[in-house]
Amino acid sequence: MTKSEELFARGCKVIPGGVNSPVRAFGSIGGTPRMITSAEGTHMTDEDGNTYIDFIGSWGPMLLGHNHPAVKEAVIKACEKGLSFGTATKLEVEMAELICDSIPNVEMVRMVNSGTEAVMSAIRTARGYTGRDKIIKFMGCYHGHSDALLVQAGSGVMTAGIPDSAGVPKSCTQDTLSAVYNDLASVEKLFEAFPQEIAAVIVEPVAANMGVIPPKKGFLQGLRDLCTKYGVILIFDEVITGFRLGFTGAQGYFGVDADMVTYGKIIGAGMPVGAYGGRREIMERVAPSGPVYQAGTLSGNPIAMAAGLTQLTILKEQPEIYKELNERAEWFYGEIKKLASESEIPVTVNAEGSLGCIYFTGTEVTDYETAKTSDTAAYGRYFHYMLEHGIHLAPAQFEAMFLSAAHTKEDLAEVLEVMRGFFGGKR
Ligand code: HOZ
Repeated sequence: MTKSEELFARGCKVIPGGVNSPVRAFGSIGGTPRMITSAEGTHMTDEDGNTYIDFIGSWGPMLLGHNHPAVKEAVIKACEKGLSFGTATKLEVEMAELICDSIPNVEMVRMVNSGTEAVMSAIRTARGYTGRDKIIKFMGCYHGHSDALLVQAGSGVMTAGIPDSAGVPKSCTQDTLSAVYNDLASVEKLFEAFPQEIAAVIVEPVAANMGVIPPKKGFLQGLRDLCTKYGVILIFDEVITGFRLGFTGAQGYFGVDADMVTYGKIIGAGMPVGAYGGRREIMERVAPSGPVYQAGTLSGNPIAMAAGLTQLTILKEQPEIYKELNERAEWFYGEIKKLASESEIPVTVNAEGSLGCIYFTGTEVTDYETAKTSDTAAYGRYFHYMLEHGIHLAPAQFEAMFLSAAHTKEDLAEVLEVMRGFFGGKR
């Protein structure tokens, strides 16, 4: 028995499924999660001393690679001053200024502790601002695990086949309407049915919790136009795309304006953070300025702020990081597409910026239904082949592959060589 297996067996006795977040459990692909002890740059090491080139990157925030020296130093320095105060700090103000100075349509921002909390609070704010109750989300998009958003959701619930989750009262989801990603007509129909009742449309600008599905040309702008026409708040859930596609996230990358934006872990460079922000008149509805209540003792935690501010400052000051990362990613995913096209295994490769996904289907993947055509058992075989060869991918089909600025062309060439072994049938 390996140390990872031993620890997982112990964990299973005291933690549901042995993990603190479902997709980590290897449930859909079989096998035992590797218990990670440390990570540096692009590599993670497990309890048995195996190292892996990592493409999870803590699900996105490790854009500069693991344990970046400047981020680490900032955290250590902050720790020396105290771990949590539960009071206002300079770091929070600096973080808010950095975001509001840089991100289009974000004039005020509130820190929270996770993407789930950010989305939940943004929805409440949009409802408080508009005085309307209904929201539109897209099938297969995942916006965290708050009750109202667990409706035909992506990520772990899609993998587990429980997109609506037990334990969510009908009353919590009765105002959540579902539309089809990349299908404006499905959104328009809902607007026509409920012209005065919809508070917000929330969308992952690049859907990255049903694999990776880029928006079709005109889809995001179409949402913008519909929201403007019906007086509805357009929320970009940028938990994955924010500060990743580029410093200004999907708004800058696609040139489409949102009314509100939500962020997650990337704001804290991997520390537990989330944030929601938007136009001043909307955000001023949030307590104590306004009547929409939302609070949190650990919100704006000084260690998390120090880590996040350091990473975001580096990214802001060195825009070439994005240029190089996106160029390298384009080359890498392009090479994977070539491999896939030469393979006998039916494969569809989707990518946008540094995000990518390999689906085991011959069908073009543009939405929830087409994503579900992927042969998840084949993904499991592919995952384990890569893991055996020292490459740690997301342990579930419907998650993204995260490239970081630390992945060198040499790392990626090594990965492609291993992939060639799999797709070329040399296994
Ligand atoms: N739902 C997350 C990815 N979309 C996974 C979270 C985790 O397991 O840490």
